Parts: sequence; structure tokens; C-alpha cells
Amino acid sequence: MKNFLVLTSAVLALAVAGCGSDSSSGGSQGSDSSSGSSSSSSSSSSSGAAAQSGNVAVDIKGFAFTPKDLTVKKGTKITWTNDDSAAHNVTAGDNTFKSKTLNQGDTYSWTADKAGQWDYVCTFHANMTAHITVTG
Ligand SMILES: [Cu+2]
Repeated sequence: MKNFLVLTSAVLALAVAGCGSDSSSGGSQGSDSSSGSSSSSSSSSSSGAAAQSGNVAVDIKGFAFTPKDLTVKKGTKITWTNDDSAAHNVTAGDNTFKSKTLNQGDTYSWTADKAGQWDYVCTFHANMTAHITVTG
């Protein structure tokens, strides 16, 4: 009889404690994980560390290339689109890829067929610099 009472109160205490810790930790974990995942995903996308593949677009807008730093896998087709009313071009430092003059709405594509790193510019606007990394 005495043992039964002890056991019963122990089970009750566990149930109460379990309930309490479940709801409190569940609530804090939910807000922690949601804020944590959103901040980590935004930081990883802004760093651009992950290599993209398939078809990748680069916007030419506001006298800048976006993204300015791009990492892609070998075989990726990169397409630049000039969204500015001003004319621009895409010219690699070593001429590995080089567009004609792109007027507004024009596009230029280069398939990254070898691994390496390229700085490129718009030769009309020397401050329009950008960088491409192609992983093997
Ligand atoms: Cu330009």
C-alpha cells in the first residue's frame, strides 16, 4: 500500500514534469530553429559559396553585375541579360568569354566548359567588375 502510493505520486510527478518541459522547450525550440534557419539560409545565399549548375542568370543592372561573385559547376550555362538602358558588355580578363555590345534586353551566354577563375568587366565602364569561379 505504501509502495503503491509512492509509485503513483512518482508517475504523477513525471507526467507533470514531462508536460511542463514539453510545452516550454517545444515553444522555445520552435522560435529558435525558425530564426536560426532563416538567418543561416540568407547568409549562405549571400556568400554564394555553393556551386550552381544548369542554367544560371546574371543580371546587368544599375551599372553592376548581379551576382558579382558567382560559383558554378563545369558545364553550367551562364546567361547575362542587360537590364540597363545603357549599353554594356561582358569581357573576361583573358578573353575566355567575350560578348558583343549588349543593348537593353540583349543577352549573352557562355557555357563554362573548363574549371578556373575569371575576373571580367564591362569594358565601357571600368568599375563594372565581377568574378566567376568554375569548379571541376
Ligand atoms: Cu557597362
